Amino acid sequence: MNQLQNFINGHYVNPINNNWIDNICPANGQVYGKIPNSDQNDVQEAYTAAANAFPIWSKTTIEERSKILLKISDLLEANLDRFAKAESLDNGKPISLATTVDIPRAASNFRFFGNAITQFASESHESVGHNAINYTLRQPIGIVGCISPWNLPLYLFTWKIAPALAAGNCVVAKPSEITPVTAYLLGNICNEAGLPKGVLNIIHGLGATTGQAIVAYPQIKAISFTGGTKTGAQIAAVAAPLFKKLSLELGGKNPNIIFGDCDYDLMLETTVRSSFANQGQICLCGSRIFVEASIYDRFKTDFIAKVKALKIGDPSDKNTRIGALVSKAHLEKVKQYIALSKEEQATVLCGGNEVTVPHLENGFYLEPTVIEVTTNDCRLNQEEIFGPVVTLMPFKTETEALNLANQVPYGLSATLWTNNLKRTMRLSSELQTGIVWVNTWMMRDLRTPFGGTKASGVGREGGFEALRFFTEPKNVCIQY
Ligand code: TXE
Repeated sequence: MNQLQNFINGHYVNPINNNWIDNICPANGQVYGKIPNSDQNDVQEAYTAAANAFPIWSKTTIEERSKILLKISDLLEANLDRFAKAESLDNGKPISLATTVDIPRAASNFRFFGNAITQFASESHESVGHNAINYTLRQPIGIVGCISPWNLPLYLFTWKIAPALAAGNCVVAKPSEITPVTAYLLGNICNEAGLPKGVLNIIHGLGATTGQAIVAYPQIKAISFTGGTKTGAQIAAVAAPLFKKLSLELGGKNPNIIFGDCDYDLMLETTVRSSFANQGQICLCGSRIFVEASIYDRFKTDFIAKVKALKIGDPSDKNTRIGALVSKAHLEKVKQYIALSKEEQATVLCGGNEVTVPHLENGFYLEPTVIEVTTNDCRLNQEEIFGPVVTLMPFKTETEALNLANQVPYGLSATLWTNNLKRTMRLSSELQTGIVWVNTWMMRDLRTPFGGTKASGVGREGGFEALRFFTEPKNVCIQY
């Protein structure tokens, strides 16, 4: 059995209270490890280590910081198979996805921010007529907290840590207690890359205890969080009176709007992916599919045929396309939504049932599910399900499609399938989301601002936005 430890001041240590939580393998439902159930005393240790490291790390040259981050990236790539296997086992995601997306992206996060920091600059303003010049210093904040979820474990963990470190901060970070393993493994990689002790501290435990202790720690001056919208609200309530800087990346209920003039085959392939990649457990998945009435029946038939052909099974099998959901509790939550179909006059067109995988009978498997809804104004279309479930609904006009897309509490991303340029321009401007993909999905350029509007969050990550978040601007005004 794997017994994970906290990574504090460059060393792996047990939690002070010697409390442990089970780590469960989603593929077979078995306990296969223990993780620390850390409390505020461990957070205190992590903070102290970070605070001791800060004076040196914040003054380390950009070149040196960059070199260390690039080295971490190289080492992650060199350990791709080991990390991908660990991620797939811990999360239930297909090994093919962990190998081609999760771990390569974690490596890219370090490479990207290792390079970005060498190009990061600040403004100066000449006050003409006053013989004065203002310039802006962008200084590291100090000790920052990074809290990440279970759906893309190392990918999102490093998406926060890499810019925080690049900007010269020291970090107290907590991965999700449901998927802690790759974050645990990262400690050794950081040591090997020469990251000074205490610059990054990784502690494990429950959100309500460990996570809460990080958010409430008065000297941790910024919190970058990705997770559920309710949790985001709780974090904001604790952090705001302490005047912390906050970046919140929360849930989504993203529209996928399909017009009759699109490139049909590309749209169909991509829509299968945008619906069910990672068992639908990506905040960017297009979970509400709106299809122009002229192609609705054709799409329905073709889409269902493709969805039924998706191979569900053992995440460690490289041919598996749909692995296990992350936990029993999450599986039950998703099933409750499917059960809502009856009350909401919706029709399950395919899927909806649990799946028993041979030799993995207690795993958390669910068929990819397509539900036809009769209104956008139902819980199935308004609440984040975050599983392998999408809804279908036809529309007649562009205005109707836009209204359906926007009438939802969330505002993370939208996907648009059309070859009409004017329509693309109109809708891209009117959609109330932080991201609009046109004729593609989840094509990521790490320089772009990433994040949502409405209940999908506050602030933007990515590119220089992340470096701005993790620095404190200071205006210096000199008269001469
Ligand atoms: O995530 P939580 P949960 C959505 C999805 C899912 C729902 C709940 O709809 O069904 O959220 O998922 C830590 N103070 N998303 O409950 O709780 C927690 O330990 C500080 C969308 O599993 O938000 C973990 O490290 N930290 C999402 C992290 O927050 C706290 C991805 C996320 O867990 C805390 C995941 C607290 N009070 C779920 N409570 C996305 N946007 O991609 C929890 N945590």
